[in-house]
Amino acid sequence: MRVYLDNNATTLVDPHVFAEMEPYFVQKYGNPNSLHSFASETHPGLKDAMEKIYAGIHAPKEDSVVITSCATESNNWVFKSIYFEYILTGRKNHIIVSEVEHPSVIATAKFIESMGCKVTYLPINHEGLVDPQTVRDSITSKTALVSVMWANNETGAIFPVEEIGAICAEHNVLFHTDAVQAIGKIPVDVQSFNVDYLTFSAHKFHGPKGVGGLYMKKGRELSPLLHGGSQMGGYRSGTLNVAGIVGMGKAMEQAIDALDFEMTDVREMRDAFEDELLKIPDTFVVTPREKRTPNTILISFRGIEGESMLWDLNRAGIGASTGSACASEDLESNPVMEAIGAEADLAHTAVRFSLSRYTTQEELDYTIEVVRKAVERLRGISSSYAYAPEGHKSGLDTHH
Ligand code: 7TS
Repeated sequence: MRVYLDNNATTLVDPHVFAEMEPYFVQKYGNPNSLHSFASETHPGLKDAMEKIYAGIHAPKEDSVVITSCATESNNWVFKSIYFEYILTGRKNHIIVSEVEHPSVIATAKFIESMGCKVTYLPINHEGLVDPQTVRDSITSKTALVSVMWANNETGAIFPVEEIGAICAEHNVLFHTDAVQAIGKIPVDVQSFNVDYLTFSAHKFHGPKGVGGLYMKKGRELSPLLHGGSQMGGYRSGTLNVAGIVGMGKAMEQAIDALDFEMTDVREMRDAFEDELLKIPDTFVVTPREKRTPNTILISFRGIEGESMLWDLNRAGIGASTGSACASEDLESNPVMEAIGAEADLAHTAVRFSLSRYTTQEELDYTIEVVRKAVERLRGISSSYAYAPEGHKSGLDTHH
């Protein structure tokens, strides 16, 4: 059996999405900006896709949604443009991010920090959440931007973007949120709270890889990251990824249709699976499940290196993760576990299981069996587990 439980890294392309994309490779292959029928026959599909994307995040017509190549590009764009517009010009000198943002935010923040911008990295609390008060306390008259993700990719923790958005509005500071892990898992409505910029990526909600977007509220324009032609109103040059955009539109529509299923059925399956995992002694989950996206579990098995667990799972045909795939080549401890202050030995033990609407009960039953056997085998050969004192506590709560 092969089981895919790494849906926070990427998802399978929904077959309906694939079917909508297919004509745009061999048949309707024109460049939408050309002046002939090969171009114009791409226009209805593009228009329809953009409408679905606007509807999916409830963006009003007057606001902009700019298509990019991925969330990494959208995040880079926001930070680098803010740097050029506000920091380099001396109008402001400071930005605020949470310390558990995706590397595409953290690395970009570090880059502009190296160019002279002050950066505050907000801590997370013992539940893996950002406290809005820390945002309030960090804002100065020189703060240009606050960027806090909507849902964390490692733990699934849902951050209080409404409160943070309100604090930013109160202080006249721009607010960006990386909503990559929120779309299709929880309701995302850009009109329901104060947000200036919002990042998303199609491949996290059963769309194709290599296409994403940035929502921008009217009046919050950014200077382009890629200069060139006049595509996307000049905000983002480069020939449009027609099939990708059509695919993202369809994927957004499907994700919204499936949202109830995700929030009830997927959540129930996840909870039951987590209950079974937590029956294994000395296992820990950081963020309470009601404060998480419905599909995610980050769980620690004391005494077991996350990588060793992945090895056993992979041999049994199960794909999971120790954290972000982007960082998984350097055997470092999980950054979120470090941020909550987990003991060093636990920070290395985190394994992430992320479900999707395609995950089946049979797959989860099989995974439980494999995990149980792996825990037995790996703890049997683990020196640290054997020597752990009886009843030794981690300081982390278990959430049954
Ligand atoms: N932002 C968040 C919150 C993410 O989870 C990811 C990918 C990205 C940005 C980057 O998206 P892309 O469109 O540029 O690919 N996160 C992960 C992950 O958790 N494991 O592998 C990739």
